[in-house]
Parts: sequence; C-alpha cells; structure tokens
Amino acid sequence: MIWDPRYECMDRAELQLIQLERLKETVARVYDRVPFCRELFDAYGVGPAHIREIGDIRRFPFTTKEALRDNYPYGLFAVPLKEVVRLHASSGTTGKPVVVGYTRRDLDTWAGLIARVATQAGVTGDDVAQIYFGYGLFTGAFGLHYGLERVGAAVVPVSAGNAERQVMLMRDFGTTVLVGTPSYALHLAEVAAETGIDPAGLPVRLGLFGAESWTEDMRAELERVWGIKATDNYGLSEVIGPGVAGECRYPGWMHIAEDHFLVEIIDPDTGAVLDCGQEGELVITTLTKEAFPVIRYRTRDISVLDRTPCPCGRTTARMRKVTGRTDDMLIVSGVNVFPSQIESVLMSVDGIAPHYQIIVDKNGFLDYLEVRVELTQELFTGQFRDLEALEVKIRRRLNSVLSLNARVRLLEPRSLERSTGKARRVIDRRVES
Ligand code: DLL
Repeated sequence: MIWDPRYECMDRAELQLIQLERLKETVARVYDRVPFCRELFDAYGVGPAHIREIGDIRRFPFTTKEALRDNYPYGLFAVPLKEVVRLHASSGTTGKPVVVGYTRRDLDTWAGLIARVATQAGVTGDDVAQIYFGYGLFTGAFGLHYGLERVGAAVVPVSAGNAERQVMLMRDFGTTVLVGTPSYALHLAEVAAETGIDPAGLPVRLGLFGAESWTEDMRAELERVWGIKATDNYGLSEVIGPGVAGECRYPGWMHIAEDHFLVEIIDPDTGAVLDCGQEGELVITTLTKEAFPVIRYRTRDISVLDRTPCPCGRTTARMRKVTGRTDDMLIVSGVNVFPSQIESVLMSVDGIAPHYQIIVDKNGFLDYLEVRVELTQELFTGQFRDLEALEVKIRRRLNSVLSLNARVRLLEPRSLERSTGKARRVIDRRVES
C-alpha cells in the first residue's frame, strides 16, 4: 500500500513544479522573518528573487550546525513563539543543544510523513507498534508516535529502557512492530532469550529501525533472531526528525519525501554539488516547514542519491543507507554525542588534568561510553572520599549534558599516552573491531 500516492508517485515534472513553488515560499519566508539568514543571503547577494528554477538553490549559502548553535535557542525560528506548539532538541557540539520548533501545521505535516514511512515499511492499521525510543526532547519517539497513530496502529509508548519489561509487554500486548534503534532490538532479543522466551516465537513481524547507522549484516541478524523484516528510516531533528526518508519493501535505499525536502549531495571538502550516484554529504532544504525552515542544511551524513524508478511504484528519489558522517559525532545507543561536549564538561571540573580519552564499545549488543580522565597530582595524593565525589560529579554533569550514562574512570597523572601529533581522544571499538 502507498499512503499518499498523489505525492509519492508523482510525475517528476509535476513534482518539480511543486518543489519550485514551495522553495520560493520557503526562501521568502526565511528572508523576511529570520534576520540572521537575511544578512547571510545579502552577503552572498542572493534573495527570494533569485529562485527561478530549483537549481538556483545552489547559489545560496549552506546552513551549518554552527549557525544553529550561534542562534540558540530560538534565533532561526520563522514564527513567533506564540505559534510554536512543540519544541524538541538534539545535541549541539558543546554544552547547549540545538532547539527546533513546530507549528500546529508542522506537526500535522510530520505525522503525515511518518505515516508514509510506516506504510512503505509495511505497517498497517492492524499492527501493535511498541515504541522503545525515549520520549522526551529527542524527536524519535514523539515523531513516530503520531504518524503510527495516523496509520491506525495501536501505539504502545513504552519509551526507552527496562528490557525485561519491554519483552513482557511485547508478549502480553501482542506487539507486531518494533520501533526504535536496531542495536537495542538486538539487546531485546538477547534479554528475551535469557528469560526463556524465543524472540522468533513472539508475534513481532516488522522492525521500524533508525536513528543510527547499521549494516546489512546487522539487518540479517535482526531478521534471523526476531523472525522479522527489518527496515530502515532516516531523519534528523534540524530538518524535522524521523520522516525524511524510509525504506519500502526493496531494502538498502530509502524514499525521500521530495515534496517536502529538496535534497542535494555535495563534496564535503569543496561544497560542490555532485551527481546522482556519487557518494557525498547530504544537504537538505525544507520546503514546507513553518516554524523552523532550513536552507541547504549540511547534515554531515554520507549517502548517495538515486532517481531511477523503484519497482514499488514510488517515483521519489532514494538515498542509500547512511554509511558514516563527515564530522566526529558519535551515536551511542541512538544518542548523538560530540567529543567537544565531553571536553567542555571535563574542562569545567576542578581537580582533573586536560588529558582524557573517550572509549566507545559494545557490551553484548549495547553501546557504552567510557570517559577516562587523568587526575591532577594534588587530587591523586588526596583522600579517597574526594575521588569518589569527583567521579560522581563528572558522571552527573556528563549525564546532564549528554542525556546518557557514561562510565567515568579516573586515572593516575601521566598515565594516558602522550601523542606527538594530534591527540587520539576517541577510540570507537565498535568500528575498529
Ligand atoms: O535520530 C531522528 C530519527 C529518529 C530518525 C528515529 C529515525 C528514527 P537526531 O537525534 O537529530 O534525529 O539525529 C540525527 O542521526 O544526522 C544521522 O547521523 C543519524 N541517523 C538518523 N537516522 C539514521 C539512519 C534522529 N537510519 C542523526 N541511519 C543523523 C544512519 C541515522 N544514521
């Protein structure tokens, strides 16, 4: 089934006309209502009058994460706060998050986009969908929630954590669709097996997975242990949240909602726009967002575009599964973490030296983050009690900035290897093993 065949299967020429009209509106909206962007556009000598065809977007400057940080919290909103009915946030590069807002119409658009993603993955009104993304500032849970309701699925908003309880509810409620990160789904299968329940024997038949990158091997493993079809969907808070793109029944590529998002692939080093089929950084312009429109947002995600027709009947461009990022952002259990956030926490604590290392690894299928940091000589020779208090303090501060429980290991002074070149601060054993 196709949720919105008029738009999802539209003739390309017609789609491009709609994109152009919406692009003009968006550029005008941003120019008129967001002083930061108007100044930037003026500096580049571009404005609403320069959009005559879709390709004219290439004359406009990119929007970067730094611009979002510099305009914290509401500086890039294109509506007064009175018209905003929801706020979400994602990790910024330092202590402050990036805040995104939605008008009532934005929320309606979003639910429609999720309904597309869910339907193309195979969700129907007969399903029981268990959402184990965390409900909160993160866009994943609330975003998927309303779209799944729109499709008519019975939504179970369990939120994150407590794997035993998740498994119990799955069995008792007859959950048929898992909605969350793929890595946690593997963990859930393990926990089910430990409690004597064969995951493949449960009624779960489909996985709607996203928010982190995962390999085809992991898909095969998820499909095997759960006896399900595992699908991928992609999105990011700065653009809307989940709902940007999702797989249909032909895996590996995700249909992009092109009537709402104009996509480009660029060379991350030069900014030059690349052709379909070439790998590069995904850049997205929103076409219908009211509260928080973005022009040429650099996602930092690496993908490839394909505009050849898909056998499913949809005509929208597809993006390949995301294989990596162009920056140093880590995704730990679905939570975005910038090493610079950790550094700014460590620098704000007395008694520790500016030598640290961040280790990311897996315990079974679950990611964990460990921060190792050297003590100053004074603290090292001091009281054990003080050390314990220090560890708790660092852990709490990290938790409040990252929304993630990190392990903290205090080390003797000078115990971390000193590098002669760039310090190797991050060791991601998940990719190195
Ligand atoms: O992760 C939105 C989302 C929620 C998408 C639930 C899908 C499902 P952020 O927290 O802002 O938003 O993180 C966005 O996560 O730039 C990618 O690097 C990564 N990401 C999201 N989905 C995928 C995916 C949500 N399917 C950042 N594959 C993005 C690979 C993904 N990476």
